[in-house]
Amino acid sequence: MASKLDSLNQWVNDVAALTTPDQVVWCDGSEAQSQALKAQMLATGELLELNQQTHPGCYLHRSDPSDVARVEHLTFVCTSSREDAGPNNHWMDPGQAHEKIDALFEGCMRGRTMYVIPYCMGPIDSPFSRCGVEITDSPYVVENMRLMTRMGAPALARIEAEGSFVRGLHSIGELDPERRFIMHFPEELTIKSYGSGYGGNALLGKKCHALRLASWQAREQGWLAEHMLIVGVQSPAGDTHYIAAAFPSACGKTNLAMLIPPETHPGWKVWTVGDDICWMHPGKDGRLWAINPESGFFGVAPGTGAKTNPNAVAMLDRDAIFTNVGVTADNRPWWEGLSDDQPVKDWQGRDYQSGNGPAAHPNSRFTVSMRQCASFSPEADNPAGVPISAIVFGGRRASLIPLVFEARDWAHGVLVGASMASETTAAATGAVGVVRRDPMAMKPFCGYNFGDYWRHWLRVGGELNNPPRIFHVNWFRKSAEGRFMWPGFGDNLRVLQWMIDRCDGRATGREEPIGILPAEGELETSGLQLDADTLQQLLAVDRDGWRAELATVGEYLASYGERCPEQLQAERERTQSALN
Ligand code: GTP
Ligand code: SPV
Ligand code: MN
Repeated sequence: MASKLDSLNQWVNDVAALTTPDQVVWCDGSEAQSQALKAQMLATGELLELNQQTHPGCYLHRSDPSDVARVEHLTFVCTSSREDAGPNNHWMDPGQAHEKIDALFEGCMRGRTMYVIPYCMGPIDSPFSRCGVEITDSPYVVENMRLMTRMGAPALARIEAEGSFVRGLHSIGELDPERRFIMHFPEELTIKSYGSGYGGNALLGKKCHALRLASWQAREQGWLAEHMLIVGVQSPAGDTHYIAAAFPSACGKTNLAMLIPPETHPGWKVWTVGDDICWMHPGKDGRLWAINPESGFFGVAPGTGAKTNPNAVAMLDRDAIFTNVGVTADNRPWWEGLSDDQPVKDWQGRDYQSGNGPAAHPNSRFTVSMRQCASFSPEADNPAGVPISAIVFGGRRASLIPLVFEARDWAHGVLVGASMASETTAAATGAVGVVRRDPMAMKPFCGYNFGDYWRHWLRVGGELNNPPRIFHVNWFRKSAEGRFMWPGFGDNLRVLQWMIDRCDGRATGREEPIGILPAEGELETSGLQLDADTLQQLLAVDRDGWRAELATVGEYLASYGERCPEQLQAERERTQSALN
């Protein structure tokens, strides 16, 4: 009898014929299989044991030094029409792309084991979840996928019931930067990745599936797949508002998702639903409902410390994988910002010397199940998702952009998201600290033309009777001396509090040409060491600066030609003339 798994089995056989592994292993997600895989990686040195007294179940992985971040210049969206990929993506003709990468895959798993990983993005029983299968020759990828997704037998059962799944083929190849490609075929729901073992390049459920392919599917099906955290903010009165926030890579999503309210805010509580990816669907009630498709965190290590992110530090003392961090003399994981301890080895395993740079790579990461987070929200398992009250956009901007402002309405909010820019970070290879346009924090992740994407956002908003309010934040303003002006981290709750006050009609705000800012006294600053002048600067609107900013936004939107919705330019002109 024909089974709905026939096409999966056929694909697995075809891949095995192409890549010629020594054996094929189906991953069932079991503890026993995971233990065996870890033992094997300890034997080969792919994993190193950390101090099992202080960090039971914790391991260190050291990447090839040339393979420590996403590679945007080698990431392609391969659609039949180049225009559909848009100027925001590198494009290759699908036929040519398959030919190029299949030549690399040929025989590449000889002497290796091929792992077949069925996984589900989102709660197993949610209608919003989507399944995939990743084939890989990296046991490190298997163990990370086990933490990051709902992987194994239940996912396979769902695939068997549905018959459809995203196909992801991955090999670490020779880890040669000259033989490395991350290719997406949205029309075929297929991903092929060769030559990297790192994060977003290799854990195909994450950026490749849950953002690049999912954003494509979301447009066809009327929902949104976004690079956003999801957080529940419970006030002392007991009501909880869910907020989704898009910040570019290494710009504060994980930190905001699990912040601990400052001492001045007793009775406030933050619930973590997700820290990186958010799938949002219009509900029958006219609101947007969000799920986190992931089940773990692949978080930035440097800067994560007891003062900045205590919830993260507490969840990292057991059952976690650390990638490219340093170690202390007693073999505990270490990175800049964690503690005053001294590292003895750096991320490459060399004896630590300050002259060699930081002990932990700036894009070093931890992988851990989200269930280990003290602020984990049980709503992360709710198949219906959570209702979103506010959407927040934000970037790393040393100047001009105020601490917070609110968009006039949905359409203006889409412009605010499309106008985002941020300093580049170590999450991707290339220069760090260069301001670039990063609409909705999706520049590296949108699987199709940004013009079509903004149009889709406008369309979705038009269907919502009760759309989320849209805000923009900037935690990263710097003083003339180069210091951060806003304390950030836990104190960011104060900004979320103002947003909630806006949602509930408690704050009137102050109307400015760029949107609505907190009126005098509306931002709760009690207990902060923040002088009046700094606060004034954080909430000021520099009209000349904004006129120049909006002129460059106009040029940027124009570079999308006719694909860019006219409504966005109209919104921009509205703001521009209000400034004049
Ligand atoms: P990806 O996982 O790459 O998508 O990153 P992310 O957006 O989750 O960023 P994350 O929360 O890991 O933060 C990245 C870096 O920014 C860390 O070094 C943090 O310590 C720092 N950071 C986060 N929030 C703040 C803040 O409010 N103020 C300041 N100054 N730094 C922050
Ligand atoms: C990011 O770069 O936005 C990440 C890490 O979240 S990666 O999985 O490598 O994409
Ligand atoms: Mn991310």
